[in-house]
Amino acid sequence: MKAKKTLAGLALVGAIALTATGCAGGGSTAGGGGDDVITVGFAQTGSESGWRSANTESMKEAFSEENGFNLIFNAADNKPEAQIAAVRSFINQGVDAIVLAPIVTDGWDDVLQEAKDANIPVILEDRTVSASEDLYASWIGLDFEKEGETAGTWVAENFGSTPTNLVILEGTTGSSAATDRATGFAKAIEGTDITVLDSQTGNFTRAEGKTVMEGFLQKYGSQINLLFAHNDDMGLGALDAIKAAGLKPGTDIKIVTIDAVKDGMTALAEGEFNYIVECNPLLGEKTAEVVKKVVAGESVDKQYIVEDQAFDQEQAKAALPDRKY
Ligand code: GYE
Repeated sequence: MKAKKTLAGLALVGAIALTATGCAGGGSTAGGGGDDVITVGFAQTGSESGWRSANTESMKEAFSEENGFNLIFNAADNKPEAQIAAVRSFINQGVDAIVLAPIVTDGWDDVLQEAKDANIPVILEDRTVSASEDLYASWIGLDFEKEGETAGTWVAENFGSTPTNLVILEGTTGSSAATDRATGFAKAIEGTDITVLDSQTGNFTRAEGKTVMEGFLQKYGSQINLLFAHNDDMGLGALDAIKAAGLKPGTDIKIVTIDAVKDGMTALAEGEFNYIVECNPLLGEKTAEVVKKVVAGESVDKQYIVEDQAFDQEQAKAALPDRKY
């Protein structure tokens, strides 16, 4: 039955190519001798954070052999050139579909065009690209601007009417997650009494979050009242720097982050963080469903946005026991 579906999908390719935008099936039986296993190349960013580990796990679970996939996994260590090379190698291998979690927004036009020319559909997962929408079939991700805005609104409500000094640890420069979170946050704190003392990238990692926070503390010392980190991991790294400076995180310096992974939620429940906006990393199942449809030549939406929630300290205590990641 599945084989029939695949043949139908292949038969549809010509018709779809005339009407649709880069979502013609790549031919899921190519060289497969009649089996309907879908070979998917997944270009992951790297392994920079707890969010990323949970995302990789979710993807590997969904793109399993039992679910009908042959997954070729690549993690690019957050190097955009390496990620482009990985996508190019998937094209050369003739995979049925490519799933891409783009490290940065720009620079994708050429290789996505190459995929399109090779009739291999590309599905974006997590972050977005600036390339033309015609060059990918669908995007499964989160509303990063809204996440930033939710964080900023909480900050504005709680600290906006008294002079407050803020420092920011940004995510990877040029990533949609960092750019859009910054935009949403800035909008929300506009017109308040909050002063941004400094804002620098910590590349979404604990190690760099710690180093950059050390620099902020050396420069501004106890002038800092508030930290906004674009993810939990940088906030967790900053905890070490704050404690080493003899200050109490969550009290002397209030901390707001994004992701809500277990370690972040634990810090929140223990009073060392003050607020976390969730970013759901469990995108595997939805992505696999979309890939199957695209490869079968069925129509899909151009984007699927997964909803996020937010937690204060009490809500974190209540939510922690059932957290999946
Ligand atoms: O917030 C961060 C990760 O792109 C949403 O990347 C993702 C971000 C996530 O490294 O922890």
